[in-house]
This record gives sequence, structure tokens and C-alpha cells, in this order.
Amino acid sequence: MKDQLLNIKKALLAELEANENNEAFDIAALEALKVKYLGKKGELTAILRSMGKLSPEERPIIGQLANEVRSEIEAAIEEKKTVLGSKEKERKLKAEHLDITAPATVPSFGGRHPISIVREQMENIFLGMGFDIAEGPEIEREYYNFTALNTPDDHPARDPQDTFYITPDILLRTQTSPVQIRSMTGKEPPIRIISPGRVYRCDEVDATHSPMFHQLEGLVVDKGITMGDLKGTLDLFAKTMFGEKTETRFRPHHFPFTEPSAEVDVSCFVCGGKGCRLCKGEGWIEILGAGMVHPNVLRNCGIDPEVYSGFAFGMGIERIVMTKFAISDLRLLYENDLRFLSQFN
Ligand code: 2NM
Repeated sequence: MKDQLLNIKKALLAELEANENNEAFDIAALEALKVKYLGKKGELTAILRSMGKLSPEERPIIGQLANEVRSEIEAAIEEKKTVLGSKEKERKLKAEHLDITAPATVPSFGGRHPISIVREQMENIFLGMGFDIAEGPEIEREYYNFTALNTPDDHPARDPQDTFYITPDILLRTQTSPVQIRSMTGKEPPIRIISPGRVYRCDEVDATHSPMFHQLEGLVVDKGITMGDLKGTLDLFAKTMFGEKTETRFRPHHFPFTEPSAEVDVSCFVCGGKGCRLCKGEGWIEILGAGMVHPNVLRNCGIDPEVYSGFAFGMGIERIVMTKFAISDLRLLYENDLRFLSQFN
């Protein structure tokens, strides 16, 4: 029995030594070992239970030895526990290491899209001249988009090849002019509004076309409004948008909804009109269309053209963005590539 006791101690010490360099041998494994040797079903307990068979002389001797073995085993396990504990602490410290001197991660806030930047600039210029901002639906009635605007039934813009029809009567607006029609209908002038927003046309995507783009149109109706008011308004807009040296040029044109109509150019703000890459040697850059509101359009909206007159204009926001920032490909504005967009922050 004496040998049995000493063997238990040896076996425990051997197991501890065998696991000296075993990374997987942790405190839980050590607890299991303790149960195996000292637990109720452990080997030492089994021996102590069988001590009744011993003679009265042997009993105290074996009893004492058993107690010694038990405390030696306990001591060995305690010692190992301390070692494992400090190893565990070291591992945690390494894993949870925090360098408080490291530079902070700066949160990135993003920025505004160039179309939004320019649209807001344009809005602010017209708000400063006393215009209000008007909005309307992007899904529009054919009447507001074409008919009320004096567009002939056989006008090419009405072609299903060019316009997204939902039904023969409902379509995606091809311009923001229907907003002006809605604003004029049943309202007594003076009217002074701009209508920025998305418009849709059946175009293949390329460097200068997109089936969705943005427009900003303007409308003024009052007694005695003339072409001079139109020229003054657009000239001030151009000077504020592109620089005070900017000049404007009106070229005769045709729109169904205005008469007379004009296309409007601004003098190139890069070369000042001498001709350069931006203006393709022209000295002028076309930025908008405009004219005096056609009497038929006023009548369609219940406004008497004998009493009132008005001017209107429209421009593509993307075109202004591309001109201002010298962007050669429209698609860059829709691809949401941060390498492009972050340049405008
Ligand atoms: C343009 C060019 C010229 C325009 C006309 C109207 C309305 F409703 F008053 F008749 N709104 N917008 C207009 C005039 C739009 O875009 C190139």
C-alpha cells in the first residue's frame, strides 16, 4: 500500500512534467488532473477507503504517508496553477495590447456630389434674385410634359424612341418644364420660380449622354416682362457662376414653348474668349436655352397673353458641372468612384 501511495505521487508528477511544454494544458486541464488524483472517485481516495483492512499498527503509518502524499500532490498542483495563471495573464496582456500613443483613426465624413454642389450654387444665385424653388413629379402626364408646352403632335421629342412612356398618357418627364406649367396653371402672376430636378430621355450612355440627368429651368411671368429682363437675368447668372468678366451671347433658335427663342453661350472662363481646349477654340461655351414664353403656353395655363408676358430658360446641370470642373466624361458623375468624388470635398 505504501508503494501504491508513492506511485500515485510519481504518476502525478510525471503527468505534470509530460505537459510542461504543452500549450493546450491549461487551468481546466489541471483541475481535471486534480479530480483524477484527489477527487471522490480518485485513486488516493480509493486507497484511504481501503485502510480499514490494515492492521492497527500499520494504519497510522499509512495514514500519515497518505496525508503527506495528498499535501505534496496539492502543493505540486498549486505550484503548476500559479505558473499557468501567470502564463495566461501574459497571453491576455499581449492579445489585448493597446497602444495609447498610436494616432487616432480619423472618421471619414464623405462629401457632397459635384452635381449637388453646382445645383445648390445655381439655386442660391436665383434665390438671391428673388426666385422661389418649385418642384413636381418625375412621373408626369403627357399633357404637362408636351401638350401644354405647345409641342406639336408630330414633334420628334414625343417619339416613344426618345421618351420613356409608362402609358400613352403617362411618362417620365423629359424636362422640368411641366413644373412651370403646374406653377402657372390657375395662378395669378407675378410668378418667379426655378425648377431643378431629374429628367429622363431614351439615350444610350456615352461621354455626353445619360438616360437620366438633371435640369434647372426658370420662369418669370408678370406685366411688362421683356427679352431685356431675360438677358439681364441670365447675364447676372453667368457672371456669378463663371466669374464677373463672363459675357453672354444669344443666338436665334427654335423651341415650341418660347417665341422668340435663343441658345445662350457664355464667354470661355478659361481663355476669356481667345479660344482654348475647353471651348474647343470657339471662345464661347453653350450652356442654356431660353426665350419669351409662347402665348399659347400662357393661354393653356389660363394666363392672358394680352395682359402678361414672361421669359423662361432651361439648362442641364451636368453640362455646367462638366464645364466648371473640366470633366470630359459624363459617366464619371454616376459611377460613384470615391477616387473621383473625393476630389470635390
Ligand atoms: C428651355 C429652353 C427654353 C422653358 C419654357 C417653359 C415654360 F413652361 F414656361 F414654357 N419652361 N421652360 C424653356 C424655355 C426651357 O430648356 C432648354
